[in-house]
Amino acid sequence: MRERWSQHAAAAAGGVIAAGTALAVGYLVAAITGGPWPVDAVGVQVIDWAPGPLKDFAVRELGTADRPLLRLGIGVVLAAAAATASVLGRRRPRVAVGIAFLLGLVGVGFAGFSRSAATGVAERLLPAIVTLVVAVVAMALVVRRPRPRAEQPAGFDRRQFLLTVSALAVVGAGSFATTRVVSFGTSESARTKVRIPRPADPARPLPAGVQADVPGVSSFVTPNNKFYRVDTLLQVPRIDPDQWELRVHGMVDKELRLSFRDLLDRRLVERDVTLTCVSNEVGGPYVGNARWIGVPIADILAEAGVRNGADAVKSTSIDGLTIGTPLAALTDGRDALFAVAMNGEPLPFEHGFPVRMVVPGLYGYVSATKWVVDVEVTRFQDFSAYWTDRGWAAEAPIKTAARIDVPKGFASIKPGPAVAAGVAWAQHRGIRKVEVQVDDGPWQEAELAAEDTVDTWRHWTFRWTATPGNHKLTVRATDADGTTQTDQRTPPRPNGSSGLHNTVVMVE
Ligand SMILES: Nc1nc2c(c(=O)[nH]1)N[C@H]1C(S)=C(S)[C@@H](COP(=O)(O)O)O[C@H]1N2
Ligand SMILES: [Mo]
Repeated sequence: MRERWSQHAAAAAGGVIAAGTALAVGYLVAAITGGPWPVDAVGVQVIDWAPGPLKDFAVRELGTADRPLLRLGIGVVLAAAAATASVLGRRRPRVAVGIAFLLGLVGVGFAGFSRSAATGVAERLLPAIVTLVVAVVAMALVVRRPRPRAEQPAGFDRRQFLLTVSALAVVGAGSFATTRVVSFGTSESARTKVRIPRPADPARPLPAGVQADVPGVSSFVTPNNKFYRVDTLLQVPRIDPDQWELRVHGMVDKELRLSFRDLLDRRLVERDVTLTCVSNEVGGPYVGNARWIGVPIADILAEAGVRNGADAVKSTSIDGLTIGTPLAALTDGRDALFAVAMNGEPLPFEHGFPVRMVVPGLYGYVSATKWVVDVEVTRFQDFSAYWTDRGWAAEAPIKTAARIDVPKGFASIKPGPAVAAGVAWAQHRGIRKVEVQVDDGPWQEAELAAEDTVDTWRHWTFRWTATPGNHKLTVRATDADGTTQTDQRTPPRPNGSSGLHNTVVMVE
């Protein structure tokens, strides 16, 4: 009995290794061809199918952690299936191979129709097909019956089994390591090699005093590695800038195709712009401020010649995600950019390398297309974009908002002179005033830090005298148009959260 169980366990492990090997080889092929890894093809489809509230929840609560979690979830299901197949295969090898084939086929199916950066049918399907083939072969090897030998009549040849799974594990680990080292190394160096020319129109140096002098307040410029990230991808695209091309077409006089070099050779401007995600809850973290270098989108559109009647630009990222932006926001003189640099370096892969859009004043999902490859001048009535198909508003200017960074919620502080500080934003309008209310007291004006531009957030500081007990601090901002934030709480969907951020401090 014990013998049987250990053999079952060995068979299960063998099945998992067979599946792992197939996925590792598929991963290598995906890296070489640029096609989707079957796990990610399934994952992206799960994301696209996920009901809105679940997706919102995942974005909000897990941030970017939902990506590894989703991959892990798919991996666990696959491992369980492979283990079961392999255990069954001890008696019926064909069943095990059949299951491996079917699982592989599911991968090929998803690779065929999930959103993906791959354009050609071959590159799109190759990783999944190779995964399928390796899965079938590996499973067949793991469950194969030993050659009958006189000295060992039992149906299990330990030595043969161990050799098989070790060989598979070596192939799998080798493929995985090769992918990480070779492919990631190559794309890494393609990015480091990029030299962003000095912008013809540089940003003015940050004015003194933009940063509130209070420990714990957000850094005025958000470092790239701390910048929030929101997208729907499992695998960050690693585009070779030499292969990248931007197509500008639709309601234009002249269709354009621009290489990365073409873009760098144009007039580059440098601007500070604060990005905000529509999914950001009141007081939430999905806002960041960076210094961008890029080509004004208006310049490119002027070159293409926009026809009368157009009111929108539909941009598409390399993975097929679409974003719709009002044409007016790209041509009304604000600094809407095809950005190539973020805080003094080429865009990080996660933030859209080699080129993304940045449009002051609009939430990211209607403007900030990362890994952008296609721009179509069109009309809102003629298309719908990825997020608008999922219940978000087609047009979404950023709502005025303020956040308390310090004190943190439920911080305990000493009675006496106390300080609160944070950020407020109303991109492209600017912040005129920030006020703080202690408990139900009167609204008192906070001290505003220097303004960088109307497209960036603004720090504020509030000094008060803390008395023992619990106190609630509430903040509200007024934009330069004179409009004060509403205290009516609404959730992020469909066009951004509203309501006032507050925080409770314990004074003792
Ligand atoms: N290709 C692509 N671009 C995208 C998205 C995406 O999912 N895919 N998400 C958008 C959203 S919702 C936001 S808020 C910003 C976030 O940009 P960041 O990740 O650089 O902070 O990118 C936008 N651009
Ligand atoms: Mo967003």
